[in-house]
Amino acid sequence: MSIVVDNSEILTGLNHQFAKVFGDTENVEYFFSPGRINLIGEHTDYNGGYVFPASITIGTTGLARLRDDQKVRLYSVNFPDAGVLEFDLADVKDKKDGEWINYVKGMIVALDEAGYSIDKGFELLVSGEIPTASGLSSSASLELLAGVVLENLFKLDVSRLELVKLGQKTENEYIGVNSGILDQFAIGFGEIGKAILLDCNTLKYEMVPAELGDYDIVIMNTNKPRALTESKYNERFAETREALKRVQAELSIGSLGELSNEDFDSKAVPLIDDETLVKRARHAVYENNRCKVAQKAFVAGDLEEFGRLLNASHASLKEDYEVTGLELDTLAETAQKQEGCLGARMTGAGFGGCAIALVKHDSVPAFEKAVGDVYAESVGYPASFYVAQIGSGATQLEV
Ligand code: GAF
Repeated sequence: MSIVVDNSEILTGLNHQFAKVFGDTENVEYFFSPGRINLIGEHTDYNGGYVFPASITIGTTGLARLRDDQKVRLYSVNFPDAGVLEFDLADVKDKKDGEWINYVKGMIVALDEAGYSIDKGFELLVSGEIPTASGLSSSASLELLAGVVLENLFKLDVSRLELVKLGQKTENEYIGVNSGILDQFAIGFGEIGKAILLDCNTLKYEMVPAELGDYDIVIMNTNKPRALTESKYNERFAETREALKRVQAELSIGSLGELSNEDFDSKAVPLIDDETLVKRARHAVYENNRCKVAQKAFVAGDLEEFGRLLNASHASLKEDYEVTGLELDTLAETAQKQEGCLGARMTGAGFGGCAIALVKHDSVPAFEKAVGDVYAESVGYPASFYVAQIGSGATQLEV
């Protein structure tokens, strides 16, 4: 199944909804913020390593306009029963756990603390297409949507990199997840048809044309109900920080991303002296180095080598980082065995969510059927499949 977002059709429907909820559509402006896949380089961003993501055409659409008072009024078509959620700008720091509007509030706070003036209320209708808990980054999509809405409504002179960093700050400080910059960067800097090779240490990046010839990237959603992703994520963050602490002084490094595989094995392992921490750090180091090799294979058009590296990445996330589980393993490992599939791995934080596979275009229908059957049989409920289209980053829409 191929998903292409036709904005004009979606926007007509959303216009009607906006008028129904907020009275009319006068002065409304339109925005879109994508989700992302990460091709390879997982759990490397907060360890000072490389990531290789791409923004996808599935994302979050927003319709917004300024108000004359201090009220912020927000409505999500995904949660119609919640109705309009309203707060006064003065109360923006009052966070109620679990509410989707926290991502918007967090961005207002982050922009305000960075010295940007958000001095009026506004109305925002949001429509999200990214399946919840899918690991395709619905939260960063919403953060960057709020970012471009505020940037444009308040005519803020904010650079894209700063907006991306404020998105990460929102996630770290307002929401409380110690995530790296992968998601916000991919969503902020994404371009149609291109992947991004980003060095998370220096934030230097390169746009890489995603020329896949006869191959498609198939997104496979486990549809696993929300797992304890956030606490487990923070646990992995703490474990790799602890591993770094044990080797940092002796090896004179600022992050695990600075180590070669050889130096890790010979010099770091003896210093870490804890089996779990060694495994976590080994994943961070090896995955980072794998990401560099994978990008070269990708650019050289060696998709077979790229596919092998996807498989190795999944194995490392399963054995060393332990962030996969039955659902992701069933999808990735079944995919890896199918004819026409060059490689497969989980994408994103893990613990549920999605895996991706590089599959020959003509083989996609048979691939989806075969993997889907094995998955439903092993897990007890169906997976979903989409062919990824690489779309633009967060933006105001021309209508
Ligand atoms: C999540 C985080 F938000 C990212 O920063 C990244 O660490 C990813 O998990 C794992 O690679 O998406």
